[in-house]
Formats: sequence, C-alpha cells, structure tokens
Amino acid sequence: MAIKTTETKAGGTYSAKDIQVLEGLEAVRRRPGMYIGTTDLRGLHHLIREVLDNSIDEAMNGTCDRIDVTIHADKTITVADNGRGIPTDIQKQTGKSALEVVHTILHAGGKFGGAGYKVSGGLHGVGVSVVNALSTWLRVEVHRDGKVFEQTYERGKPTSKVKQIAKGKFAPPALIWKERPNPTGTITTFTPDPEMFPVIEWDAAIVVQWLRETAYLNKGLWLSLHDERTGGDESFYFDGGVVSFVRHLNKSVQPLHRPVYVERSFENDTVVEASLQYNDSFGEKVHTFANNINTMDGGAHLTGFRTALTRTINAHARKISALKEADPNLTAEDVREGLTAVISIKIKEPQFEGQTKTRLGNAEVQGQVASAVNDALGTFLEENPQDARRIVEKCLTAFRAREAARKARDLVLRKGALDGFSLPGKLADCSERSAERSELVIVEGDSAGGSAKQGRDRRFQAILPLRGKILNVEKARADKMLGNEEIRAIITALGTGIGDFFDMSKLRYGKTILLADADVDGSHIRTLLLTLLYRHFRPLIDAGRVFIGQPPLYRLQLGREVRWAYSDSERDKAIKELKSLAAKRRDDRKKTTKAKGKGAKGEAEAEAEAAEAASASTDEGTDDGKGGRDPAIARYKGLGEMNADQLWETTLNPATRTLRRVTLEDAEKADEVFDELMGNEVEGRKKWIMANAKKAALDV
Ligand code: 0RA
Repeated sequence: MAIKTTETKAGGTYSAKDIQVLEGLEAVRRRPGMYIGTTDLRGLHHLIREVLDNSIDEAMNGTCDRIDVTIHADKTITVADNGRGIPTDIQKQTGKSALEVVHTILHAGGKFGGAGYKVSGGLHGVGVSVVNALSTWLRVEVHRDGKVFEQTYERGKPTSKVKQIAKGKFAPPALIWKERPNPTGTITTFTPDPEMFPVIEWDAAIVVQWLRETAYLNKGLWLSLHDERTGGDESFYFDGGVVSFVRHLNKSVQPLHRPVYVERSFENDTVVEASLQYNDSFGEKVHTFANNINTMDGGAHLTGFRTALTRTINAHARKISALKEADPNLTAEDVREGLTAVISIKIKEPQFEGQTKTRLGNAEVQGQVASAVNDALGTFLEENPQDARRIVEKCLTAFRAREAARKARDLVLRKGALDGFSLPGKLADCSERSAERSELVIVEGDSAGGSAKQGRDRRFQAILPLRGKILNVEKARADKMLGNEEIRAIITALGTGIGDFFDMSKLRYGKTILLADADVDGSHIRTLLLTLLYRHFRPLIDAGRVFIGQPPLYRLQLGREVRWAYSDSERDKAIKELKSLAAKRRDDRKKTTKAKGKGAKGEAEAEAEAAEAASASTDEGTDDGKGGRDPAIARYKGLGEMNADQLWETTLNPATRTLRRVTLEDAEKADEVFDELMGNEVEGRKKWIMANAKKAALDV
C-alpha cells in the first residue's frame, strides 16, 4: 500500500520517515513508563538526568569542562554545557539536521556511529527525544563554528526548522566561562508535560546529589545548580576525583592513612580509577560506578577489587610476619571493616545486568581492576610500612572479633534465644500463619504500641513496641548487638536470623512496617532501625519488604465530616473540600426549607433556620466571618496522641493508610546519616545536631 503524503504547514511533505518519527514519539507518550520507568517524581527527575547525561558524555569524551543546570521559577529546566555543540549539519540517511534527528528519533541519542564518543553512560541513554516527547515545549540552542543555532519543539514535534540566530538567547555560565573567543556548547530548555506527569515539583537535593557524584567521578569537571525559585547556587568541582570522594565519605571518622589511589588505562580503552582508605569505624562503604552510573549491585569491577584487596593484604601480612605460617588467611570479610572505597570505571560497551540494571556484567573488567588495585596497593604497603601495619592490624582485629562473635552467637543460638519458640514477650502476634498475608508493625514507644495493639486487625497485624532508642549498631560488635533486648526482639520476631545465617524462607511476616513520630526523635529512631535492617537484614530491603508507615500530621473536622492530612498541601486541600461541602449542604438545606415553607415563611426566616440546622450538626469548627465555618484543625504531635480507632483509621488500615516502601537508597542514606550521627567523631555529630536544630524548631 502506498503511503499517503500530506501537505504540512511549512509547505513540505510528510513521508513514511516522518510518520515513523511521529509514531515513535507517540509511543513514548502512550507508555512513558516503558522509557523512563515511572511518571512520578522519580520519573520526572529522570528527564533532567537524561539531558544531563548527554552533557556528561561530552565531558567524559574530554570536550566539555562545565555544565550548568537551572531550575527556573516557572518549573522549566535548562541544562547548558560547553562541549562541542550537537552537530547541526544534514544527515544523509534522513536528509535532516543531525540536531533535529537526535531530538525527534527514538534511540538516536548521541552515539553517532562511535566516532564522537569513546565511552557513554548506557543505562539512562534512552535519548533526549524521549525528554522532548514528554515536554510541552523544548528548545535547544547550539553554539558551533562561531554561529548560534536553535530549534523548538512541542510535545516532541518541531515547531521550527533548525535555524541560525544572530545571538544566543541565554548566557549560561558554562558558555561565558573562561571568556573563550568562540565559545561552543549546547543549551537545552524544557517544560515537562503535566499531561504526562501528575506532579511537577523539582527536588533540588536530588539534582545536587547527582552533580556532586558526577564531579567526584570526573575530576576537573565543574558542575553547578542554579535554583531560581530560591536563589540557591551550588557548584561542585574536585581536582582529586575519587580521592576527594573517599575523603568526603570518611569526613566523620578517623582515617588510618592517606587514601590509596590508582588510575590505569587498558588497551581496550577501559579506564580504571579507584581509591581506598581504612578508618577506625567498623562499617564498610564501597561505592562502585561504571560510566558514572552508580552500580549499586556491584559486579565485575567490585569482584576484582575485593579479590585484589584480600590477596594483597594477605601477602603483605605474611611478608611482615603478622600472619604466621600456621595462621589461616584473612578472608574477604576480615578486610571489609572500616574500609571506604570508590571504584569508577569507564568502558566502551558497558553491560548492565539485574532487575534494576545496576550490576556491571563485563567479565574482562574483573581482571583489569584486580591488577590495577594489586599493583597500587602492593606498592603503597611496601612504601608506607607504618600505614601498612595499621591496616593489617585492623584486619587482624576484625578476624579475632569475628571469631569471638561467632562463638558468642553459637552460644546464644544454642541457648535457643533466637528460636521461634521464644518470641519476645511484648510482641502482640497475629493469628495469620502465612508470612505473605501478615505484617509486623514496629512501633516507637510503649504508649503508641498500646494503641496500636488495640487498634490493629489482629488477624494479620502483629505489633512490636520498642522502648526508647535501640542500640547503636555501628559501634557495637555482633556479640554485643545480640545482647541488646530490643534488637533481639526484632530478630526473633522476624525469624530469619541475621548476616550469614539470614534465611528468607523463615521470614514470619511479608511486610515490616516502621512506625515512628514525624519529629526529630522519630526520625532518629527510623534512622537507627533502617541502619539495623540495612546492615543485617539487607535481603528484606532488596525484596521491597520494608515500609515506613505515615501517620497523619493533621486532623480536620467540620460538622460530622473528618479528614486526615499527611502534608501541608493536603491540609489546605482538605480545608477547601470541607468548606465547599459545608456550603453545598447549607444551600441544599436552604432549598428544601424554602420549598417546604413556600409562602409561609420569609426568606430571612428560612435562612436563619438553615443556619441553625447547620450549626446544630456542627460541634466542631469556627465561624469564618462569611456566613460559613472553618474546620477545626488539630496538629498531631505524635502517635501517642491518637487513640486506637484513630490509629487504625489513619495509619494501620490497609484500605486507607499510606505506606512508603524503603528503597536501598533510603537505607544507604540512613546509614550515612547514622555514621555522621553516631560515628566516633564528635565533631560531625555536633554539626549534624546544630544543622538539624533549625529543622527541629520548624517541626513543632
Ligand atoms: C556527537 C558529536 C559531536 C557532539 C556531540 C555529539 C554532542 C552532543 C551533546 C549533547 C549534549 N551536549 C552535547 N555536546 C556534544 C561533535 C562532533 C564534532 O564536533 O566533530
């Protein structure tokens, strides 16, 4: 069948090619989730990431050293870089400008046959055309060869040709930086489509996190966020690259030596960069990246790193006779305590695996990372005998402590303290025996725990109240940890055992729900619990089985109508809703009263009656001075203030409650805050408390 050609406004014709293009972008709009995962706030922020990644690719290529992101007051986003500028010349296959092609054809993003790029971030690379399709409006400005070009689009379709303009519309710092005579670069501005994204609220913290991480991973690259909503400006630039990253991660603990650093390029263009530094804590922080993408589930580069670390430290320990001939080798476990490391590799064709595509698959990388780390760490230990001794001692202590902990744990296990037979006394268990259908609610405080026990559905909800703060697992060793009553209660209630002994098949509840107040203390307890779960029950988090319960912040009442609000904006919405409901009722009553008493009563009389009827049923709320009433608003300070029914209605009832699933990122963040809060360094703790005292004041 011949494809019909249709006249376009511009006077050209639509061809089969154009139809394909439109169908491609239409597909993105029909199923945005397929391209960006979700259309919630996460998906929304993905748009920035997508555009940003193209500029970062340009930086990785060595042809861009500054990127500016701007959040405009009207929610529009601009990303500007001082790279070479996206090519604007006509492409043979399509007969169109390359600039238009990358913005309108799916999967045409950036990789121009490999000539322009060495490496590129593969994970997010769905291409800027996806961002374009999901924006009501997008404009790109390119500076190249002393000229300026622009093109605009609406919902992915060009609304102009690629045309040369006299002068740039913007002067982003990236371009005027360093006062180059002929600056080059790309400036992209877009407005996300509210038809695609129900909520458009930018979170500067998310962008700042990416910019900081990217700056660490690309030394010499300058990245800024300009937030025009607040006037906030933040810039990141690190000469030290991953060394600066490691120093940052260790800022609240005492390091044992200067960071070890290695950078090496291999024949296939793979570049390995790594830094490591031991500190006096017991935790481990190892972050791995491939092409700037956080490979949260590790992979070949992490395996190579661990192998090299264990091998090199063992070899050195034997050499200096810290390990005798009869001693067993230190294990990978033993060399983890107090280790902070960042491994960043740049690779031509990254293979990302796993459900969330956050594990690096490329097998050849393992040997490359191992050999780079072997050589660098070997040399470091050789040349710094005092540091070497401290590192080896640290690992030996870990080995001895682990042995002691194992013995203590065996003892505890043998005593049956962790068996299903001795469930904690304060656990109010549910009658349901199937884990899939039941849930454990861990509640802060005995009094809230009491309400929860009364208010729950005892068929499937078990309640475990916790008294005060649980033990600081960062500092405590495993044996001491198991001696803590609150922690033991959690372990026995969950039933899985911990660490090496963790067994998912023994899990007693499908969901674990953490319930704490929405204040500073509550957030402290949540942090403690998340850290415990992160370090000792990580498979539960990985499986998405941990949730944070959300108690409401407000109770609103007008007449008999009650609403709960979980945020300030929800509160404002509820006020409006209640008032319009009340107004409508007044109107209805007025009408019926009028209808009934037609002719018998005057209008004023009827109205008075209606008002009376309204106020008779209104024992809550106050006059708003306009003949209506304002709802009574109570601010909930804590779970303890709610009675059993209210707790059920707002927080426990699956039909009406809000739960937030804990992600690995949440848990990692908690772990970091925890370090700052609880690590050995008093200074960091002081700073955190001071910084948060402000927030705390706003909380009441
Ligand atoms: C491929 C080739 C060239 C530039 C780019 C891609 C490029 C793409 C983006 C996306 C955002 N910023 C960008 N900057 C550059 C140029 C090839 C050449 O000049 O020879």
